[in-house]
Amino acid sequence: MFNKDCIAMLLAGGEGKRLAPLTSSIAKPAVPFGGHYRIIDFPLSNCVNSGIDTVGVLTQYQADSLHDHIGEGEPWGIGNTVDAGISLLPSYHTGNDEYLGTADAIYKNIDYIDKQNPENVLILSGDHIYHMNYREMLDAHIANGAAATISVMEVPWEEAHRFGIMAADENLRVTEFAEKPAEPKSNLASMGIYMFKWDYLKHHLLIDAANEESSHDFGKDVIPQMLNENNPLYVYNFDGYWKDVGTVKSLWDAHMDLLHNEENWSLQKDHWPMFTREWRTKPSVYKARNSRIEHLSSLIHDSCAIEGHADRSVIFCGAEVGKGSEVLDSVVMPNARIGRGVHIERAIIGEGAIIKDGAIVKGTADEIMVVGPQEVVAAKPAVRTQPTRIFKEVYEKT
Ligand code: ADQ
Ligand code: ADP
Repeated sequence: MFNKDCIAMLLAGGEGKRLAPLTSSIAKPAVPFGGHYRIIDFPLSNCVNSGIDTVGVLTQYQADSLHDHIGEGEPWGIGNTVDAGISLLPSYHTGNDEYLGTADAIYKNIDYIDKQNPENVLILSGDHIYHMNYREMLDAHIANGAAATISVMEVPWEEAHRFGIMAADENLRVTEFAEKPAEPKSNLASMGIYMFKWDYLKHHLLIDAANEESSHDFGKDVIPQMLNENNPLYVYNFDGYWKDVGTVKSLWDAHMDLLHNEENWSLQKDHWPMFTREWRTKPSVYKARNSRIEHLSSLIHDSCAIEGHADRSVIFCGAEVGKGSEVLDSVVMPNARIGRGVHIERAIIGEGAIIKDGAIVKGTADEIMVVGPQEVVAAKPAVRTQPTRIFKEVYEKT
């Protein structure tokens, strides 16, 4: 039997409806991010950099997209050996057809965790962009003698209702918790990153599984239940950059944050390498010829072919921008092909989408326009304002 101080379980099975149409054929954690990564690369790289060598990845919705990306875990250098590595734990492998909620997903993998025999289990989400040393959280958890430790940070007040909201005393012990309250009493948010003593968590998962009223979710059911029992729950204050990118606006915002160097946030940190499986892109033949790229304010991947103009934008690997086209305040995902004389503004262009010559794709001050992966947008109707599906029907008929 192994004996480990900490293993990680990464929840990656949510549907991600609010990121549609970017999640129409891939899971939310597989959505591209930051030039040539996918969202799940963030928690996985954090594990590697924190010296956590055993990670279970719980998949459900569009599981293949994550299985293809993770494969045997080679890009993360903790490939499957007998006693460590990244293990894919799809819901269909547990003998039960689905993971009902986040706590149910862990409950259905109790055998996997028991086999690793860990002291502590770290629960992670697959939709967060951040660099975090989980060892520091583990150290605080052990020093406090905590049964559970929850990472927290202050979020803007207007977003507080999207999160689990907490209060803690001067010793950092949790005193209150409310999952997504309509009227938040504070802006101290749970990051959905939990460190549990394994025997303690297992005990509570068994109680929760037997409760027919429960939705089997950490935020809605398990954490409130633990707090009711007056167990030693602590907060861990995180002070770096962190963003939940579960909505189109937050995904776009997180890309703009890369350009503005918010809080010294950058993906090129020597002491915190990012690991990923490289994309298949075709080699570019006319790279950046005649192009006008505002380098200072854009992030352009090396393999792009840009003949037009890009400003305040993130352009991913293998993307092409034709002559006379403008890309402003936008995100262009891998292998997207933007023709000539196209205007793109406040938009996210999905992987492999094709924007034909002369088309305009433009969001508004409140709404970011999204073109789905592999979608084709033509110049007619000239300005795209309809939701994706309606537009497709209009286009296909003309
Ligand atoms: P949410 O972000 O709403 O709130 P949710 O999206 O339900 O949490 O799930 C978190 C992670 O679990 C996601 O990565 C998702 O893909 C995955 N997941 C969801 N359902 C799953 C299932 N059935 N099987 C496997 N994986 C699943 C949570 C907390 C809040 C906290 C925020 C911070 O509940 O208290 O504030 O995270 O982002
Ligand atoms: P979004 O909120 O954008 O739709 P999430 O990934 O946050 O995306 O999922 C929302 C909720 O739906 C989660 O609480 C999760 O428990 C539930 N959920 C998502 N996909 C499934 C699924 N395939 N089976 C069961 N529950 C799911």
